[in-house]
Amino acid sequence: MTAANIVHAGQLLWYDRPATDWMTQALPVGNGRIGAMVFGGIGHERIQFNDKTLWTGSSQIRGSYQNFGDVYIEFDSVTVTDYRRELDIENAVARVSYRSGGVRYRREYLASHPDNVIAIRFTQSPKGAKKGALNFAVSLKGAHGETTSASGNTLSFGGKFELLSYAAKLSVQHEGGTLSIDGDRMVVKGATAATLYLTMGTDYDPSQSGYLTSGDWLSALVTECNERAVAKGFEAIKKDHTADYYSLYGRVRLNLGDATPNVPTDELFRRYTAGEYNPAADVLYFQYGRYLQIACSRAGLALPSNLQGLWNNSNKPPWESDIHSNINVQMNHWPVETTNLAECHAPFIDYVYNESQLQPSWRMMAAELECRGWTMKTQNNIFGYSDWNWNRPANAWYCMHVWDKYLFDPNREYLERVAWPVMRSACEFWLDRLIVDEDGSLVAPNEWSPEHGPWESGIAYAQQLVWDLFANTVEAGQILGTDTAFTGRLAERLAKLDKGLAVGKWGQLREWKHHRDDSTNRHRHVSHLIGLYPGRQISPLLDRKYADAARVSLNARGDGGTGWSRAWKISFWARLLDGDRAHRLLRSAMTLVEHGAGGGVYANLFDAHPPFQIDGNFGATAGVAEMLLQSHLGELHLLPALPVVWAQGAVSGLRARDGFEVDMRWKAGRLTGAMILSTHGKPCRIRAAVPLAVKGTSHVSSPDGDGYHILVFNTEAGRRYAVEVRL
Ligand code: FUC
Repeated sequence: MTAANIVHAGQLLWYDRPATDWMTQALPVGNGRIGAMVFGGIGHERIQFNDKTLWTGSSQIRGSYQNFGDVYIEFDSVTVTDYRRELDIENAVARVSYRSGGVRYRREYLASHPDNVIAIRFTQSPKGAKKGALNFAVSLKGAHGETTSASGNTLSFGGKFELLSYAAKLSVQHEGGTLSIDGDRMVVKGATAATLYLTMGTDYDPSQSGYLTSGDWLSALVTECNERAVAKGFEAIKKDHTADYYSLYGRVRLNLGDATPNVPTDELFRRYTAGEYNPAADVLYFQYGRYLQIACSRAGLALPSNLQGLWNNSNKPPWESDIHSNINVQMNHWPVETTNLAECHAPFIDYVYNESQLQPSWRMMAAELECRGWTMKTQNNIFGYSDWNWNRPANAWYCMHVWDKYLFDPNREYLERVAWPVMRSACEFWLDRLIVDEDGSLVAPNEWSPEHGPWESGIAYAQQLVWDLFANTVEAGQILGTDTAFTGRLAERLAKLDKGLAVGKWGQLREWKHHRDDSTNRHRHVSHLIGLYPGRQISPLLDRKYADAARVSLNARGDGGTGWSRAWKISFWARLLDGDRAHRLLRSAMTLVEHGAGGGVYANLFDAHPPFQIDGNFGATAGVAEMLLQSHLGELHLLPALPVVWAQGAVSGLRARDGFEVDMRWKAGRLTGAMILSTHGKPCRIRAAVPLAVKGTSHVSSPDGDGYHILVFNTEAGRRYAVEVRL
């Protein structure tokens, strides 16, 4: 049976009324490049749409991510019963259904990656119950006052900003009844079914950080894509779409026991927030992050998801909905490797490669500081323009992703062709930039701990990131063995580097080397713990002193903060091996909030910074994965931070570094068995709280004296190993 034939019942967001608010209620669909927000209105339907590349600005002008436009549909049904609006995240289809005048009306909405189209289908049943029950008028409105032209059964518009040109086209296929044009609207009367196909594009070319000279080809391309979709038809598009989507989404399953109560999702989260805990909400939120990831970040387009993924209804979105380098774009990609969505990492990796190796602007910024290599500031548009404060260590943070991609899928060709030049040139920047501090160590001068406090040398954020970059690059150099002089020199510098780890007066991990840390500081950024997560420098398994100091710092900062700040803290506590505290943060990240209120989630489960910012969604999904499996210390740590409330459960398909895929089940808070797939034939070292053995072999674990059991065995690529618990 192919994935397309399976109806994957399970994960759904659903509501008993239409959305009236874009940010908090409408539901997102997306194909990695284009997407839409569906309102599900009864008399007035609105489908707001985006293309991730639709930006004003240029390499000289900041510009901003733009709204593309809306499809409005006026229906004649007004009095309805039995209304339901849902987003099926197992199949990536949004649906609306209701009854009116004895007829059941259904709508389906999807954004197809294989066919690059947003397709919307209206049907009624039973077929012919009331012949010709579908009456509606469609209009297409650009978000920049464009004139829409109608011709035949299509509506289209286009335009041009400073640099980019864009075009959109909507066609309406009706079954039965009539279609006529009324001004700039298309009017369908007496149809039994109808399909809308929406295609769009811009002439952005990420490999050029700019655009391809526009001409008629853009609207021709959008038209061609539209015609291909019409010829293929909705059912075939849906079948391919579901199969394509499920080939990624279906890799990870998480079961935490309780069934989802049969209440709308907003009600589920209202109860959850009020203290009526249900692990099904945790699972839904975890998988929703994976849904959103697939919907806004797919291989093929070298542009990472922005502050809102790709969903944006404004021409002046907060922070321009840009590529923000001091936490946000990184967090957007935190769950991709661990939750088995490596393809969703590709846009960010390709972007870093293009911008650092092919395009001039990041290298020009390094040159401005009289350094080789590349670096950037905090706010970045899609054309390489970078401004606001310097965020020089972001180059190291980006390289952490480039290196992690290799660790999860150790492929020499990638290491040599992509990772090495990117990492090596980032190292060159720091080799030129570092200075010798009073204590003789190498420090980054004049750095900032985002986004507060003084600028000074040797701050933890910069030191830990540069340490991570140098340590990883030395490892990469040793694996490749092709650039031994450089690798040797880097190793020497690494040995002299201030690691950014120091315990301060009140037991905290110091954020500033020279300036005093304030124990009442509740700032949302916790940048001095970057070596705890996503880095690998601080762990109770490595050195309790720094792990304890990190705990003191985290307690002082508190559990509050913006959406992304709460999400980050889930992973911090997971790395400190405190499952209950990590779960407390997950619950805080999942607090249902209204428009304008504090951090948490909205009814549509978009993360509330506030306002909507998608990083918190991804940070939380990454945090859940980190509670179940960790692999940053050269071993697979099974169930490292299981909270009491997840006493029983099962997960499959999580990825670990060195090329492993892990299934686990547990009961009464203890692992009961695991299955490890080795994808690269690397040796496997497992840590768990229970004694283990590899089934059918003589490999058994030994206690490490600290309450853990360590199991070590060699693997062959492509083989699965059943790991049993020996109590
Ligand atoms: C960083 C954060 C803010 C916000 C912005 C987009 O600057 O400090 O909280 O997330 O990015």
